[in-house]
Amino acid sequence: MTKPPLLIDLKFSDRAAVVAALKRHFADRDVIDLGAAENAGRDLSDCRYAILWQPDADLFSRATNLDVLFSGGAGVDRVLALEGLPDAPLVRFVDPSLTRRMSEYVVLQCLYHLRQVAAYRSSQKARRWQPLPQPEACAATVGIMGLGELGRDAAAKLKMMGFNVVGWSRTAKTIDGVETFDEAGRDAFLARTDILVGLLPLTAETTGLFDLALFEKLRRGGPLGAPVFINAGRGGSQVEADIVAALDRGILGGASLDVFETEPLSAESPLWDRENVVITPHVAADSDIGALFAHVERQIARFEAGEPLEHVVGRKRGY
Ligand code: NDP
Ligand code: OXD
Repeated sequence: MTKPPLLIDLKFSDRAAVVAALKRHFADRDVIDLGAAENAGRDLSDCRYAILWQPDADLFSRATNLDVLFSGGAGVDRVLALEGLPDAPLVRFVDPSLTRRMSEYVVLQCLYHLRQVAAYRSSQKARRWQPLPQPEACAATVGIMGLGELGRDAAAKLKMMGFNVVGWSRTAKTIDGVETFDEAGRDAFLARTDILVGLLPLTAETTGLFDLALFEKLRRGGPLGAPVFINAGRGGSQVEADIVAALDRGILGGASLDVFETEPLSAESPLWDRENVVITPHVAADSDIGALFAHVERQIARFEAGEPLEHVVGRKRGY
């Protein structure tokens, strides 16, 4: 029996990687890859599965019989906002390689601020020999907002580096060696935090969460001089005008931002010019295409065997 076809609409920057990975995956079924010019205008009504990242606006009016949707990334805010989204299960991408690379990013940024790399870069530029105080990681507390797949792995790796780690999530968690706070404990969590790490999904509750009022609640007098903000969750959770104001007023001493309210970040943004702000173009943890396709193959096999899908997004909670 022929297996139901799979639709792919992945607007990833590395198109060649998608084409190469397709040669190694889904050998047992037809794949309609909308990135290939010959598939423009194809009838999509037979497709039962779709892998999506920034799909065409009219996709769901053409693919009208989808049984399962797969997000090309871990975050699903954009998929959930799509016009005409069918009421089919949405599976998000959970993958050890993505998780490990996110933790690399988080550890790198925490160490960057702890070891005052920006100040040393500036001294180097001025050919100035200027030693600075050198606190150890155990003198600083990293507070992670979001204790999901990514937040928990980052917490474990930061602990390994010697940082104190506290964490905050919607529902209470127990994590060895990490003091955790639920929604109601937010202010107590912030009061403990020297380096704030955002690893939250974008939902109605997390939109605009990282604002001046929140930054003002972070611990003062810590080893970094002033608190630092690191965000690799979603830019919609931060208020960039407030980050700039907080930096201007010394409420924040620095920031590392991988995500922005509008991407790409405008060339006019004042954030580009700040000495102690690290800007990366939403690359903290890209999806590995081969791993993504292997994950979708596993989930389709489960679905077709009548087993439950994994990593299904809760539509109501929004992640
Ligand atoms: P998970 O769904 O596994 O974890 C989300 C965490 O956020 C959970 O701990 C959840 O709480 C918590 N959370 C959600 N809403 C709230 C809220 N209102 N208040 C408090 N806590 C809340 O997601 P992942 O860890 O896999 O990924 C997190 C996000 O990282 C993704 O949604 C995506 O936006 C972003 N991302 C960014 C990448 C990049 O390259 N910059 C790459 C990959 C992902 P609870 O545990 O109680 O449910
Ligand atoms: C994701 C991302 O959500 O790359 O996976 O942002």
